[in-house]
Amino acid sequence: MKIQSAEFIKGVIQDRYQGIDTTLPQVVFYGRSNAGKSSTINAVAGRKALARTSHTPGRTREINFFLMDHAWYLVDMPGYGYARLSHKERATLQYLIKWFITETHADARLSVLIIDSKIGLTESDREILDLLMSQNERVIILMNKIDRLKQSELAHSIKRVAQDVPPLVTVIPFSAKTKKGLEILFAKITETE
Ligand SMILES: Nc1nc2c(ncn2[C@@H]2O[C@H](COP(=O)(O)OP(=O)(O)O)[C@@H](O)[C@H]2O)c(=O)[nH]1
Ligand SMILES: [Mg+2]
Repeated sequence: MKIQSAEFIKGVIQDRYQGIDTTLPQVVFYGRSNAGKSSTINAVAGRKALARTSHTPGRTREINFFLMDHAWYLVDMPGYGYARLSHKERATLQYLIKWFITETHADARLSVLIIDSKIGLTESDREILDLLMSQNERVIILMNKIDRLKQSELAHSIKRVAQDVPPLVTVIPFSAKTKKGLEILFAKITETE
């Protein structure tokens, strides 16, 4: 799979969902700040900077929609779990994500949750996952940065995450850096289209 065209459509917050064509499939990327969401999106898009990889994470507060190949939306959710957010900013972000998952609709949606394979599922990942499961969403978890793990650590980490998620959730070992797992992700995206 190679993306030919990628066009930024809009940043969405509550009550700004109009203009989104809900008949187009959506592939939605979630992840804690620093899990590698921007790197993963750029690997999918085959571009260096579709999503900004940032040294000041947590700056994007909107849900960014990109139209890919005139056929599907790549949806970049704001990163969460950023330590330096104020209580109020954190609540606003939580509310936005919850609104998107529970109140917006698309005919087809694949949710991709990116986690750091060294860290595993955190409390905030778990909250997102529970919300997604409550809506019967199709979910895959990318265990990113596996290039940093030894084989034995990787096996242990995969086992731990797999035990911790509902059986219908696909867990894919991944590296945005080496592109390991990218073909599997592409296959899942193609199934959604
Ligand atoms: N080793 C390694 N580092 C990665 C990988 N993916 C992302 N990173 C690094 O992790 C940091 C955060 O990545 P970024 O894509 O900005 O994460 P985001 O905050 O979730 O958007 C950056 O320093 C990336 O270079 C990966 O697969 N392997
Ligand atoms: Mg980012």
